[in-house]
Amino acid sequence: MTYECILTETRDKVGLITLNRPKAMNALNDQLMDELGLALKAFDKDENIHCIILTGSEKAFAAGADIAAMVGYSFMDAYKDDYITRNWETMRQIRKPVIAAVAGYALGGGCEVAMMCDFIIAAENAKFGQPEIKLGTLPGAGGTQRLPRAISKSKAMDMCLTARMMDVVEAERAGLVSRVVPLDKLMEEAFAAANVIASMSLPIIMMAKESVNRAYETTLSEGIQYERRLFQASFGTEDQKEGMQAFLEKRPAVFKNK
Ligand code: CO8
Repeated sequence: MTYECILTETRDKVGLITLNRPKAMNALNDQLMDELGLALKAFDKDENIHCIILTGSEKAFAAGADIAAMVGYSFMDAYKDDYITRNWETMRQIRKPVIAAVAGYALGGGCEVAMMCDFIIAAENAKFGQPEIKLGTLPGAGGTQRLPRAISKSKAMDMCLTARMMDVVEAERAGLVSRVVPLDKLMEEAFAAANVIASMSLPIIMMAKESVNRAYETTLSEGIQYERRLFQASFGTEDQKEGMQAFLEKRPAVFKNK
């Protein structure tokens, strides 16, 4: 598959997707979002891939949805034909882990896409923001919902209402990102994390992701029950036998992904 707005490659069991509209700070237009969805689904289906990394450039992960493309939309364009929103939810269907490796600007839809990923590793120059209010609109791809869950209502309100950007020190302190690294170490760190994940049993990786995500959607007692069922289900896999046996025999586990 050839793409125009993204680049893809695989390294061992890791699939890398790079947003690639350098002249527009990786602004997320319809074509890019279509291509991102296709690439994510292709990696999700590929049995050899255990983990996906999504990144941008050193200047911008993505500076938001494409303002030039949106400026003339009417409510009917946006609502009836679903132009803007129809291809923004594919990430939610992806069952393998997706790590966002963020350098530079992650603004508006860019911040929202980063938050749709399972965790964010940020370079020291990363900046996060929801500046839509300056454009006379508001976040439309989950920013008002995921930010309060990620960093508290107070900080989410601050970002959505004032449009101020958050640097990595604040973003890490607030819990938006899981790791901060020097810019020149960003991809090394993202691949190191992805390779660790990829060395685990694929079905168990998927169960762990599913279970953590459940915490967003349900009550604590239902979530705990959900987790318990998946934990019990893990005992139906060969990889649980192998993992525990390998520990007892003091050797590395060799998972068969079943
Ligand atoms: N859309 C289109 N073009 C963009 C965007 C964007 N979001 N961001 C930057 N560009 C373009 C600029 O127009 C410029 O193009 P040109 O060279 O042709 O003039 C080029 O990228 C370089 O940008 P700048 O010259 O502005 O570079 P600076 O280094 O001076 O500034 C910034 C970088 C701070 C990132 C600045 O470009 C900026 O503020 N960009 C806009 C950020 C923004 O407002 N983002 C929110 C967009 S709205 C949104 O994301 C809604 C999401 C809803 C999703 C809904 C779907 C479900």
